[in-house]
Amino acid sequence: MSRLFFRSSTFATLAAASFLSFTAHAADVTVSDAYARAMPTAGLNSAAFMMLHNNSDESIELIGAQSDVAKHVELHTHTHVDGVMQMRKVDGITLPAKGMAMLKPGDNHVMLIDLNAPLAEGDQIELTLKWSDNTQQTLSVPVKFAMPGNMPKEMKHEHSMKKEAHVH
Ligand SMILES: [Cu+2]
Repeated sequence: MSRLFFRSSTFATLAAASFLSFTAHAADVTVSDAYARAMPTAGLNSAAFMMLHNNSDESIELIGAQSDVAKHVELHTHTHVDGVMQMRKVDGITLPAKGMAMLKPGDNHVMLIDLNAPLAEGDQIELTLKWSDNTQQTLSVPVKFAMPGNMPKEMKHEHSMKKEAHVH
């Protein structure tokens, strides 16, 4: 139930010199219930999930993510193709004005591809979110065992997808 609150002004203070103009509310996003799925083996894939609330009057788009724990980090969604759930990369995940986006198993997620080390429950990983207004936020995200109820489907899905979907 950790609740992480970020305002774009925090980042603006750090990087004020980099930005000539700054939209005060564009990255006014609340991140809550973030977690990454535990994965016992390096070289496999994991994913991070969270709730994103946009508190501003403008829409904003999550356009990427980055983390040192994996070789590649991508934004993904799930689609049904001929009755089979498949993951695919997306360019962005939009949060409407005063709206939200839920990153959850079987839906939008941050894909952690080719882990550099196992992710053990209780670990904290750093995950940076990149936004369409050129701001970014670095979160400290706890590693948790897969949520009850989602685990069997997700585990099976992960195994069936990991080779063909993420070759670069
Ligand atoms: Cu994925």
